[in-house]
Amino acid sequence: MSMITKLSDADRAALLAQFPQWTHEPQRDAIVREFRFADFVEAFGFMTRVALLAEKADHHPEWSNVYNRVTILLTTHDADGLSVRDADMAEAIEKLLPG
Ligand code: H2B
Repeated sequence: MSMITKLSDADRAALLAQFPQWTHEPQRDAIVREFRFADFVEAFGFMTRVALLAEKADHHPEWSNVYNRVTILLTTHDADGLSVRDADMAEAIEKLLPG
């Protein structure tokens, strides 16, 4: 396993300011966001695109899906908390969305 450092407090604050729809979960040192889509096909299509990003980055979300809702939690196991990999993944996920 490759080690990676946790974000500094300043970098964590900057990440949360950049992506206000993601909330910090302090117990895990993770960020979480719920996404809502028109229906299951739209939600699963989004998950497919995130899955391809995750494989490319070798950085994988913890997530769940209920019909048109997808909840994504990002944290870095190798860092035991948030790292730049989560910031990069959140940015890449946001870029998949319209608007
Ligand atoms: N995903 C996440 N979220 N955190 C990790 O530390 C991590 C990962 N490590 N995906 C990667 C895979 C590691 O297990 C492999 C061996 O590269």
